[in-house]
Amino acid sequence: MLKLSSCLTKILVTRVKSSLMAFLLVLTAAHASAGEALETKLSLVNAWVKKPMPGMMMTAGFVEITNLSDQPLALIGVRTAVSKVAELHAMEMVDGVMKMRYADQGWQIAVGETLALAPGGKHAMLMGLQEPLQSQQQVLLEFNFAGLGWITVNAEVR
Ligand SMILES: [Cu+2]
Repeated sequence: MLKLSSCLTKILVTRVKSSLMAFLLVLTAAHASAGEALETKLSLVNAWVKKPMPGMMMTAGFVEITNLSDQPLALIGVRTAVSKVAELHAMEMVDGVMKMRYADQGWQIAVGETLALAPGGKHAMLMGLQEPLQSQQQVLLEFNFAGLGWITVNAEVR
């Protein structure tokens, strides 16, 4: 009988712990979607969007992301209100020709490492622009990190 009740207590404690964990996870997610106070885990700097060529309905966005946390992070998606579609793309040489490839797995960022999205390399492909983008216009880009959620950055059109 004593054994049973201590076992029950254990289960209850476990339950409380796991619901507390769930609560903390929800808090973290809400935090991430607000796009703030994650400075301790991540830094996103130098975000910008290339001014589209006249008549082009697509362009690319760039940013430098540093993993300040103590565990590996994964960038798994991008979105923005200015284009119908946004995808993570990488460039690769295929038969001597530079081609874009959809990075469906996203990219890992090791502890302390910086992932640079830059012209000629990895980028956020914005396709089906909803409006012509003007120089110096501010565009919101949102990046999705596994386990953290969406983080918003201001990107200037250049
Ligand atoms: Cu692309």
